[in-house]
Parts: sequence; C-alpha cells; structure tokens
Amino acid sequence: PLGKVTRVSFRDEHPDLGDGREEILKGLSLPQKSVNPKWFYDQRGSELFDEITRLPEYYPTRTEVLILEKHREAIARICGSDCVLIEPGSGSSEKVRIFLDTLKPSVYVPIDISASFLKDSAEALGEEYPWLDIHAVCADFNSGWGFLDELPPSPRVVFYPGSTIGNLEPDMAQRFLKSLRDMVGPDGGVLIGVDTHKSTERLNAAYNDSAGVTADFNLNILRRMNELLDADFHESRFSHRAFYNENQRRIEMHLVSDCAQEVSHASGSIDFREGESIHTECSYKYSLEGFAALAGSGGFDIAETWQDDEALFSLHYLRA
Ligand code: AVJ
Repeated sequence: PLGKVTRVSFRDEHPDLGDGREEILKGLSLPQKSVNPKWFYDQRGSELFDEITRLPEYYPTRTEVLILEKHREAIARICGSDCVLIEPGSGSSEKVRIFLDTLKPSVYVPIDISASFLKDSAEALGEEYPWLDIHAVCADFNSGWGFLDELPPSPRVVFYPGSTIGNLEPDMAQRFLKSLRDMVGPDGGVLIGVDTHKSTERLNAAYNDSAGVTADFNLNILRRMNELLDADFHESRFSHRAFYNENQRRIEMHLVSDCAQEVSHASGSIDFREGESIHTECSYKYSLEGFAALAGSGGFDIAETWQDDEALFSLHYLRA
C-alpha cells in the first residue's frame, strides 16, 4: 500500500562546518588548552549523550520534560496557535512532541546540521502528525535565516530546550539571543530551557555519574580529535574531570593528562605536562535573576517562567 501522505518539505542550505583542523589546533595551542564542545557529537558521542540524559544523577532532561508536560496548555496559550515554530538543533524532535497537539503551530521548522538524520526525523514526525506542516532545513548558525521568508507571516516562536544555551560564554549567549530577537521580530518569542544555579554537590554529581558515562562522553572527544587531526591521543592517558566553578556559575569539564606526554598529529605535536588539562566544555547555570538579566541584554523580557517543585530547572517564555 501507499505510505501516508505527509506534509513534509526539506531544504538544504549546505552548512559548511569546515574540517575542524585549524580551529582545534588553535585551541590546543592556547595556555589553557581547549576544544569546542560541538566536536563531542559524532555518532558515538550522540549515543553517549543520549545515555547521559537517562542517568539517575543527570536531572536536567527528565525535569525539563516534566515541566513541558505539566504546562503544555499554558505554553500553547502564550506561544499562540498558528505560530511558526522554529527549533534550531532539533535532533530527533523528541521534546516538541510533548506540546505539538496542544499548540498546533501553522508550521514546524526543525533545523539541524545533520542532513540525513534531519530528513529521517522530519519524515517520522510527519507520519505521526499528518496534520502538521513540517519545513525541515539543514543549516547552521552561519546560514542566516533567509529561508524563513517563504513561510507564513505568522508570529515566530523559537523553541530552544535542553539548556543548550549553557554551553555559550555569557557574551556569546547574549549575541545568540540578539540574533534570535532579530529573527523573531517584535511579535515573536522564545521558549527556552535553562538549567539553574544550585548546590555544588548536586551539580558535581550530575557531571560525575557513578556509571562513568559522562567520563566516556568526555574522553570520546580524544577519538574525535584523532580522526580529525590524524593524532595519537590515548584515552588511557587522560582522565575525566568535571567540577562546578561557583564563582563563574558553570560546570567545567576537562581532560587531564595523567603524565607528561607528547601527542603527535599530522602537522606537528602537542606537549602535555602531568596534570595539564584540555578544557572541553562549560555548562553555565543561571539563577532566575541572572537569566532575566541575560535575556534583557539580548532584547527580551521574561513573560513567564515555569519550574519543577525543587527548582532544578527552568523553562522561560521570552518576549521581544
Ligand atoms: C547538552 C550542553 C546541555 O551541559 O548538561 C552533559 C552537555 N555535558 N553532560 C550539559 C553535557 C556533560 C549538556 N548540554
């Protein structure tokens, strides 16, 4: 029999990610060696992150899902049926399913850098929601938002869950919000999930799980660098380290060199002292006031905030 008729379209902006070589080597040549956390997410890294979201210690994902489920009616009311719902970094569009039936947006625009994964995810979503217009776009943040111009002129709402904004340094987070502000215009909004500042013990546990999955996730970036740089990092010579930096209100993840060593790559080598680290990730945590200040600096007011009973996580609706 014929498959169900769906209303899914796909557009490829051909995002150019570069091969990462130059960028990564530059980070590794700084006094504090560092690498951008975006390189975590190859196939294995994405699988490991998926496993992280189900760990008992890692509260953000399940807490955000509970908040979305509990407040789907209020979310629909404030976003407004008929909005154009845009999700940058949509992945498998898991969380949006929670409120799609309640919200009934006029179009859903999942945006991701992985073309084949995005296509499959959008098609699966279309089968499940045959009434929904889906306009999938393969793009990154450098592609601009021109592709939105062909969509209906309804108010635009950006869905940005997962505390992904926590990966950005505050000045970059501000710039990101400003670009969203320009994109959604004066009558649009942003539905954004943000992890909250809380006890150091609770935060440290979430990034140092007893099963060691976060450690594997962190160490996986060495494998990734081996591929990208033709390098010879050995997972056995580095250790996972994650801690809450209370002054900066951020989790820092590092890979600490267990010994003095020289790591070679296609165009040279990198020296490590014993105990020297590569900074692999920041995950900023915000108090409600702190996030309100950030949102304000990006051109938004917080129109509504939802939290779980323990205030572990927050979901905000930002209005221009
Ligand atoms: C995907 C950036 C939200 O910061 O909690 C989880 C990534 N790193 N455990 C986070 C992550 C280690 C995650 N974000």
